[in-house]
Amino acid sequence: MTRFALSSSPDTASGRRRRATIRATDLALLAGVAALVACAGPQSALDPAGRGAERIAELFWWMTAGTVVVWAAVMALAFYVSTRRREPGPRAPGVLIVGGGVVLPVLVLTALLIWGLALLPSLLAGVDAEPTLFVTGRQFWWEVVYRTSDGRVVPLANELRLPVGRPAVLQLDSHDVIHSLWIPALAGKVDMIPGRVTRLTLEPSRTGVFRGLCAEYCGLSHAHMAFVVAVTEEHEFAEWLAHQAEPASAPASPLAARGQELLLAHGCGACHTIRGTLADGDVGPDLTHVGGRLSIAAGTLSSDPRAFQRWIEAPEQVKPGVHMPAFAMLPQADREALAAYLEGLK
Ligand code: HEC
Ligand SMILES: [Cu+2]
Repeated sequence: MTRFALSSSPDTASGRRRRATIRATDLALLAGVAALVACAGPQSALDPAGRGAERIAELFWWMTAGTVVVWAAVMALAFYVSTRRREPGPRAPGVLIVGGGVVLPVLVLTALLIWGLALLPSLLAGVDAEPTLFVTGRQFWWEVVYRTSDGRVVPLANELRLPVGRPAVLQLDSHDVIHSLWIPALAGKVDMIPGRVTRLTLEPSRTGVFRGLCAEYCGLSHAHMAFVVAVTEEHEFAEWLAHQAEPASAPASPLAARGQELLLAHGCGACHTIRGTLADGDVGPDLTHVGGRLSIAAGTLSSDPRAFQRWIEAPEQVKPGVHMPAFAMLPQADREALAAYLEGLK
């Protein structure tokens, strides 16, 4: 409609001006839409998919609305003052300073503070949840352990799966420096402090794949310390957990079998555990089901064979400062075999 009207406007100075202003509003509209679209997605606190994030988003919108009201009031006042003719009376400045500078901020900020503080207990409160999750931050990855009430202990890494619609309590700590676990779409962030256990309750309200990240600068590859959170239906979650508890599957091809031999021969097992094999290290992530993860290297690479090869050849290029040596000295064929084995560990 607007476009149609545009082309019919006469080519006079005022017509040109009109076209220019409409173009500016079009642009503003486009920018607005783009900005709003950017609010959605797997890592957005403004597109909440969990109870904690919903309440935080609510607080955010109220604060935004408050800011807009205060801004509009100040602008209206400025306009009024600059356009009126009469001189202000001697008491006007005092009223303005006490009213606008003391009473108003105290009322607004106290209300927001009370609201914000009242939110906290519900976000951090421990509930009796099953299973219990322990997440340990390490430079630059996440060690994850699920414990179930029937005594199963399931170690994994760099990925969380949660059932939709019920709370899960995460117990957080750190192995080295302070990290912070943040899944913007699900809840607020909580620090992971060496020697101290902090808690975070997650209660996803819809299924989906979300992205979590480290929110406390923790060293060179801090920006590459992310993870995937998959929220699924209860039965899918139970199946997944039961599968994760099993030992690694045997190599399915001669190439993968050679990969397993190489893995054990080159000392990968000193740092990594693959349950059901002789590899039982605990410096790096548990690799028992690494091929079934949605990403590797803490949300940095996909989990296809080429990504595994790239990682084994030059982890330092993917993640500066990484605590895994490069295996570039191995022949290409050996790296392919290793990748085939790892990718098959579904
Ligand atoms: C000195 C200890 C060490 C050795 C030896 C080692 N790694 Fe690692 N590895 C690590 C650490 C630490 C990480 C985590 C890196 C990160 O994401 O910050 C890692 C990450 C990985 C990952 C990604 C896992 C995930 O969950 O994302 C794979 C795959 C891997 N290593 C394979 C290997 C293979 C194959 C070998 C042997 C050829 C090997 N590693 C040898 C320490 C080691
Ligand atoms: Cu970190």
